[in-house]
Amino acid sequence: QDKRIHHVGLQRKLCSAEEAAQWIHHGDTVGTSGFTGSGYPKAVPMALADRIQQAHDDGKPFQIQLLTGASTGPELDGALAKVNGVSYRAPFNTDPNMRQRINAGDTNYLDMHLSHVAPLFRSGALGDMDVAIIEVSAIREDGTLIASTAVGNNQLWLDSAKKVILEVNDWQCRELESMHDIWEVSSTFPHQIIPIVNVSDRIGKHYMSVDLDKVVAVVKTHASDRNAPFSPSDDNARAIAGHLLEFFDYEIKKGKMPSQLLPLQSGIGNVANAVMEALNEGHFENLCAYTEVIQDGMLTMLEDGKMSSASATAFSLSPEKAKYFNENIGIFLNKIVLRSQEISNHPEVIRRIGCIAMNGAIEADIFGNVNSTHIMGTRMMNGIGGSGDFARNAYLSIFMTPSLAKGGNISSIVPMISRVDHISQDVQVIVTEQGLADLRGLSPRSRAQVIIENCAHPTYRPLLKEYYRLGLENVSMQTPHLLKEALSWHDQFVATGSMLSELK
Ligand code: 0RQ
Repeated sequence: QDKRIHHVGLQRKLCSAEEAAQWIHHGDTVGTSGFTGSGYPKAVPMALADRIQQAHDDGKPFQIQLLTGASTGPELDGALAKVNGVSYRAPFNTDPNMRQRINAGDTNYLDMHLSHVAPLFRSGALGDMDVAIIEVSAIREDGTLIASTAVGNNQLWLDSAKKVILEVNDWQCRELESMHDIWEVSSTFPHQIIPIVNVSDRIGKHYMSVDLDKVVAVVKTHASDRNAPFSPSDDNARAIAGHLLEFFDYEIKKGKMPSQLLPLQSGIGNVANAVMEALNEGHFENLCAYTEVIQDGMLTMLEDGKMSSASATAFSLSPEKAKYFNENIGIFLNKIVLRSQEISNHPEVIRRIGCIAMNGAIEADIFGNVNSTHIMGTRMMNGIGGSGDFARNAYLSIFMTPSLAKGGNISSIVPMISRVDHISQDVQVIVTEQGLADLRGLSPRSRAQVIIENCAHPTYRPLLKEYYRLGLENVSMQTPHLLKEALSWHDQFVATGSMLSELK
């Protein structure tokens, strides 16, 4: 009896990753599990990459269209990108090789809100799904499935795909089962009300289901998630966290927020993780999180009792923390709920429970618009991920960035952003290591003054002040931009490698 595969019929489908990959053909739309580097299939995609390489060596075309939950890892996005095996990719990526394909135009990339993937797929706009490859931690006796470290769009892909390949990964904890909460939005309108009122409310099942006749292959693996290491918080990250905590204290003092704050959503990256670390060291108690990803900092807070419960769709841990989590999962069992990404990021729930959304920005402009996706307006970084789902619907929408990038050659506060992901109406607070700008209730002109004064680096502050002064003098209007100069800082950087030289 296999320890992880308890269904006899599915045991008979056991095969190698190479055999399983034979079910995937050129032109297929493939949906996989995986969200922020966790819970993605690892063996079949690599075998598929070999198959694609072989076809290309033989002069034959072979590319797939790839839909996931969010970002995966080197064995999936990385391996397929290396062989130029993906013609279309959605909805989020952080893999450097895939990023290169996207920016080279080899892969058409649809960067979209993560809560929108399921409804858009149901609408038919993303086509039919040929094959789903889903990592599970176990198959139960009745053929139902236990997800691993990411729930993402798994159930939707299982329901929709014509063929299903399962990767049973025994590196993943078997006990993950009791964290999952699988509840699907109906495919017809009006949708049901999603009955989540508190972060830890469970509304669905512990397991996923699949039509067993569609399962064409089951592959066993023993492989860790991507588990990217975190760099330790630097001074900037700690300063940003400090400003934020001070702001929370002020809001509590005014009686605008309860002392345990409101459910936290925290984006990806080192700054977000530093904020969690600072909250853990601070005086706040009984915190909770309604978010999409659980990073190291949040796990520590759950363990230390600073945070009582967290709802997400996936983990994104460092190797050490992942190992620790696997060995000590008992500590976390009643504290974490993992939901489908349509639910973890659903506007209805985010608005009802009143989240505090904290996301990273690449740049912000003096009027409070935010770019989270494109470098110099053209080169895709990762994607919008779930930041838009939360920013628009949260009680409080916060964006964080160091005020400088690339050794000071870039100001993250610019006259006009080179790409708009979050319009000013969705951006309530901007924080850099310099300070915090509370933009709520402010007109564009007032926003500009606060952002330049509180958030811009002193090197660029006078230049921004001058831009704004000239705008007021020469253009005025509701939003006083100098159209010819609005993007000249970016232009200057692209031409010379610094926003500064000409401006100085
Ligand atoms: O480049 O890697 O070449 O050094 O951008 O910047 O400072 O390491 O910031 O890790 O916090 O990421 C917005 C990308 C910030 C992230 C973003 C360069 C900088 C570096 C990364 P290098 P940092 P972070 C929850 C919510 C969208 C998705 C999201 C993100 C690189 O937060 O992907 O929020 N957000 N999801 O040098 C040019 C600037 C720059 C710049 C930084 N102004 N101009 N380059 N960089 N600022 C999770 C999910 O949705 C799944």
